[in-house]
Amino acid sequence: IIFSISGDSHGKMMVGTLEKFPAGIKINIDYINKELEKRQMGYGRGKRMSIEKDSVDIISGLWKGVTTGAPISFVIKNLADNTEKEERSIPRPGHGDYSAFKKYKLDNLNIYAERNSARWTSVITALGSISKQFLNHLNIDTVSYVYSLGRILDENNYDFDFVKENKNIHTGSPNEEYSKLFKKEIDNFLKNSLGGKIRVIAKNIKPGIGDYSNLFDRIDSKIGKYFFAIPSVKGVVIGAENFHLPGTHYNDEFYFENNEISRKSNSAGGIEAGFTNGENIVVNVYAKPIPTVLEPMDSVDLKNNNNAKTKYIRSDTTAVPALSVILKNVMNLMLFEAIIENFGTGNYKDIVKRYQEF
Ligand code: EPS
Repeated sequence: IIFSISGDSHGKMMVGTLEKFPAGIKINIDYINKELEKRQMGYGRGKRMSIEKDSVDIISGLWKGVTTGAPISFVIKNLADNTEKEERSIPRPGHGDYSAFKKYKLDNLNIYAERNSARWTSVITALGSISKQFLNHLNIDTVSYVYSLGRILDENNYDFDFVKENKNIHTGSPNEEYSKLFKKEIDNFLKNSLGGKIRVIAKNIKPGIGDYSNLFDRIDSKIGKYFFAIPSVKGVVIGAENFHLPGTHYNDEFYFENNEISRKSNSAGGIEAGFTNGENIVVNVYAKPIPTVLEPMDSVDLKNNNNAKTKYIRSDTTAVPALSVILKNVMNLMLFEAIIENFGTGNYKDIVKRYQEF
């Protein structure tokens, strides 16, 4: 693992560190901050997002704005006030309250929400936005979009450039019509919460990255490790969801034309046998609804084992549009790790040369 994340949701600040980053790259801080802003802007976010104005303060690993090869550390300030909240002993179903209490045995359930909060996804967004600045030198690009929110499902398959040009940052849909439908669905469930599905696509990746020697170096294994680490993610599907087809229709057949080996389809989502295969990497991510809801839910007071209702705590209706920004950056971070493992560390020009010669 080439990164670390710390910071409590309502503490002073969030902290991120990225190791093994190549030397010699001028870091564009505005780009990182724009990604952080997009993560905050999703339709259906709660009041907390009007308090926070996320931006990175890089505290190590740069010399006059250029990376040195040393770990890059940064902080993102929390602006939400940190005044003592009323203690909580009624666990919210779906949240980490109950299980964390069983393990850590500290009475106030607010304590666990500090790490279980999705606040740290601001850090992973910044880590991915730094990683992207190395991927740019390899011409690797990534996009993501929301294709399902609540009961609405957009069955279109959008191509990479269309998503890149048309991205609606409020809903994460590249389609105006679906964007409106998603907003309407969120408006229908303001006292509740909604999950959804996000597609992440990466392009221009050479075939043969990853490995099958060690099973956890497989790119699909890495995708699982990275994408399942994000709160709410309950399913990760690589490639087209057409598993009902027989093999002759599912397999991506080869053909040779214009001095190039190409494929007739991309069911495999760019990955075969744990390696990239040169096609776009396509990952579909399923996210459950946020556990915190305005409607009271049945629970038990852990102080006295009396049946009790949960009390409302400020939250978002949906984090699916935010997840779209987060998961694109998770893809950036995952690809960065895979490439560094395959092509080594050092000055970025040497790494780019090794990659291009491969
Ligand atoms: C979250 C609850 C809300 C969200 C938070 C995640 O925060 P609060 O408890 O302060 O109202 O807004 O997300 C963020 C702070 C963020 O930056 O994404 C939770 O319980 O997970």
